[in-house]
This record gives sequence, C-alpha cells and structure tokens, in this order.
Amino acid sequence: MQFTLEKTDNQTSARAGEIITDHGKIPTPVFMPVGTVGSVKGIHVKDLEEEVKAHIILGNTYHLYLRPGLDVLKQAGGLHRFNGWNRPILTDSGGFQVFSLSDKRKLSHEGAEFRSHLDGSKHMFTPENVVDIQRVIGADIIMAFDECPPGDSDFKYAFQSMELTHKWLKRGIERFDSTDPVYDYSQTFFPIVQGGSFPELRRKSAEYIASFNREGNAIGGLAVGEPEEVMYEMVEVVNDILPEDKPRYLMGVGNPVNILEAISRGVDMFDCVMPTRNGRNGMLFTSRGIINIKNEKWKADFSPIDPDGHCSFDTLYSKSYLRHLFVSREMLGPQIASIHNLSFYLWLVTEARRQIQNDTFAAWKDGMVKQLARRL
Ligand code: PRF
Repeated sequence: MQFTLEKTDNQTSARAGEIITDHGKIPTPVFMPVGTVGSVKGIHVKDLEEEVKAHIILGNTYHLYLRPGLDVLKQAGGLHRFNGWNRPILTDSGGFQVFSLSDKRKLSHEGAEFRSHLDGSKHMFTPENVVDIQRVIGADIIMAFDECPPGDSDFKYAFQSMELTHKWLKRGIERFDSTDPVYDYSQTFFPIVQGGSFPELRRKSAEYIASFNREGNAIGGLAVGEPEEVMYEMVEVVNDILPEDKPRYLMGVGNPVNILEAISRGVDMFDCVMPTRNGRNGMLFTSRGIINIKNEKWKADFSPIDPDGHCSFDTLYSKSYLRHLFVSREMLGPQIASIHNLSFYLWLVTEARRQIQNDTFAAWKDGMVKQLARRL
C-alpha cells in the first residue's frame, strides 16, 4: 500500500490524498460503506461501483469468520472473489463486534473468548488469530485487535484497556510481519489508538501507535457515547501526534457533520452503518438537510427524491413514490434509500476533497454544517 498526501488545507488540518492498493486507488478523504457479512445490505456490487461510486468497502472479521467461515472463503479465493467486489476491502478485527454482539464474552490477556450470536458455539479471538483470519478473508487492509472501552469509562478502566490494546498490538504486528498473504496481492496492517476520553491517555496511545510507523493508523474508541465535543478534542490530540504522511482512519464515524468536522481535524478515512441502517428506516441525508421519507408531508410530493443528488435514482423516482414503497413495506424502498444515502456520503467526501484542493474547504464546510443538520 502507498499513500500520497497531495494537499493540506491552508486554514484547517484537512488533507487530500490518495491510497494505492493492489485492488486500485482510493482518493482521500474517503467513506467506506459497511458490508458486515460481505455484502453492503441490499446493494449489488454493480450499484456500489456505478451509483454509490464507492472506492473501498468494509467487512467484519467476526461475522465472516462465523459465517460463511474460513473454509468457504479460502475455497472461494478470498472475499473479493466470493462477493464480486474487485476494489479494495478493509476488515475490522472483530474485537468491537465481539463486545457488542456475542454472548458471554470473557476477556483475558490472551484474547477474547465468546459465544456466537448465531448458534451459541464457543470461540476465541486473539491478536494473532484475527490477523490469520483477516489474511484468509483477503482484506487489503487488516485491523489490529483492540478493546474499545465504553464512552463513559473512568480513567482507570480506560488506562488498563489501553495497555491491553498496546500489548495486543505488539503481538498482532509480530504475527502480521512473520506471515505472508494467502492470495496473490499484498495486505497491510493498521494499528488502533485507544485511550477513552482522556487527552493524556490519547497522547500516550498515539505516540505508541506512531512508533510502529505502519502504512496507516486508526483512531478507535470514539462515537461510543461521549459528547461530540470530546470526540473532536480527542481527534485533535491524536492527529497532532500521528504521522502526517500516513492515512488516518476514524472508526465507526459518523453523521455527515461529524465527518466534515473530523476531516477538518485531519482524518482521511471513515466508515459507519448510519447511511445504510438509517436509510433502511426511511431517513435520507441530503445536502439541504434530513428527510424522513415516511412522513405524511411527502404523500403527494412528486419532486425528485433529491434534485441535487448524485445517483440516478435521485431523479428517476419521486419522494411520493419512495414514500409509497416504504409505507407498503416494499423491499425496493430500503434499497433505494440505502443507495441514495451512500452516494450522498461519497459525494460529501469527494466534494470535501475538491474543496481542500481549491483552498475553499473551511468556508464550504461551515456552510454545509448549517445545512446538513436541518430537518426538511
Ligand atoms: N475498534 C474497532 N472497531 C471499531 C471501533 C473501535 O474502537 C469503533 C468505535 N467507534 C467502531 N468500530 N476495532
């Protein structure tokens, strides 16, 4: 993997760059649609390419390991061959999902023991085996095994959790550096900064993570219940320390405003279930504000879903028709809403990139932030 930092904004810390992988180029800032079990829910890979214009998608180690399992993925020749997506894939390491989804998890220095949410079977994730698993899945970008403490954790818990994440990181890197890709393309490994809501812990963690000088770095443990201002402060503290010439990935963030605020603080990569999950629920993000398409007010509104939208469905279908699909519980409704929201997120980061390159990002961002939170 290679990262080129093309431009840093003259007024903020926003950056425009490009990541090159064996599965293609990723312009940054970038948003990565979440494909938990290998599919971005309800969306064909063709539509991900042509309508959403996604450059990279995310998969989850936890889900893919449990189902379809490593035997199938290996026989398929990796996730790209399995799901038909030929552009880059990043996989999350499983730690975060073990703690939010599985039953009866037990944490030790060795790793995390858990029971599958599917059939109750017992499993163990360690910093080493999640590297092996992500190698078999065939991710272009492999994430370290970390512990993400809750947003309201006290100092002692956040400190111990950070120490554990650091120890796990060392073991994960040793495993990654002593093994080869399973398929015929290269893979890279990103470490994850933790440290809760404590600037001194965040600094310590960022310094430790930076010392490994990997090809990219991630910031975890944010957007987990702490106030937004705290999240922005932690991002600033960490990005002051992480190397400038490496991409920075803020995990699991966020709404469109969060993304612009984090871009202005020097973040390059994002993922979040919000555009797909909220889309399936009838919430549409647009450049003029948020639409609840199930609302009575759209019943006979035959204007385009989003006149400024960037996928073909935005102007092909009306608000009235999309509302009708939702009210009738037609599966086409959630599909159109998901594609719309993802294409909006991809437009947002692509436009941010263009504004950074033109040195117009700061004013553009301030204007957008005012629009984005409106309810239409
Ligand atoms: N760690 C990992 N994945 C994550 C997170 C984390 O802290 C978050 C927190 N926002 C989302 N996804 N490994």
